[in-house]
Amino acid sequence: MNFKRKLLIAALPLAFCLSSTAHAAMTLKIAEVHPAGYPTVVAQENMGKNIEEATDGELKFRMFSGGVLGSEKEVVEQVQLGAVQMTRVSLGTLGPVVPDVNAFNMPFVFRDHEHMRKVIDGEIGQEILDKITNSDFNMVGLAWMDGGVRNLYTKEPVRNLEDLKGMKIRVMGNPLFIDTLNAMGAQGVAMNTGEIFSALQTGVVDGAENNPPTMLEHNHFRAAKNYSLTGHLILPEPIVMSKTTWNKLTPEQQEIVMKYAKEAQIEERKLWDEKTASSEAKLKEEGVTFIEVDKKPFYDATAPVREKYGAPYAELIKRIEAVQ
Ligand code: BDP
Repeated sequence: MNFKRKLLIAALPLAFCLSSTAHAAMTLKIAEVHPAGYPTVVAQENMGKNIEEATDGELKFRMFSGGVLGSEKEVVEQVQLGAVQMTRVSLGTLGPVVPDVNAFNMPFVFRDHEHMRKVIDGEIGQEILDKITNSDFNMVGLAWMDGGVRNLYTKEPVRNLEDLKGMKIRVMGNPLFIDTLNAMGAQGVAMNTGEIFSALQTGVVDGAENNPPTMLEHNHFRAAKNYSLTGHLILPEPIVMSKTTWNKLTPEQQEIVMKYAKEAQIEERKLWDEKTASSEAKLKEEGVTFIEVDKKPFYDATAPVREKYGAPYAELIKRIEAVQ
């Protein structure tokens, strides 16, 4: 047998293997830090069912909610390795990995919730997803979920900057958020989502900051009964797929995944609004005091943070501000 022929025969099983992986059924793990029934979980479960149907069962999904696969930071690492294939993650967690996304993570960069929605629905939103995809971090940015508006919740009421002075406030593990809370006169303390409840209970922190559904569903309201409506962060949350997985899909499968991820973005928004309204009502029922605050001093205090982190994105920030 000549050499060329030998090589061909040797390569045959490999070629067979490669072409068959594209069509063999694949089960994809989706990791979520939120519990079953949470808007992001429900929207992604429905997305999974739609994709499974559209690919005739070639792509199946298994949702691991409630943080069982680890903290968001750990899950992002798993996604980069391809050990977890998909996740929805706060942009806050992604900032230290893909710094380009930090433009959206700055305090008060969006005027309000509506403004953030318009930005992520438009070309800037797609650009940030593309930045995730085109970074070296082995992820594909598919679509956005809504993470609402984040406010402060504390054991002792916070009505102004003076009240907040020196309080230890939990933030996500992103230096931008530590700087934000420090600029407001508090002391930002980074920890994982799953650690917040006991940190509040044991007094390791005096408060945290989040949207109403998270404050409710993660039981934080049991240990912090004052909710100050600072609205300092409005963080969208991308659904990302491991690029290792993405590259194994056929172009048709990629198109289907993209299509239903975008549909999940629309569905989650509706679920989000309902969940926010019901969470606010439930929190009030549970004795949480909602405190209206003058946002201006909080905005002014955080100007140095926007200057520091916004400098590389000055053009982008102008474009964000121009979105009406
Ligand atoms: C929630 C986000 C979640 C974050 C969490 C947190 O949806 O992705 O992990 O906040 O602050 O609002 O840890």
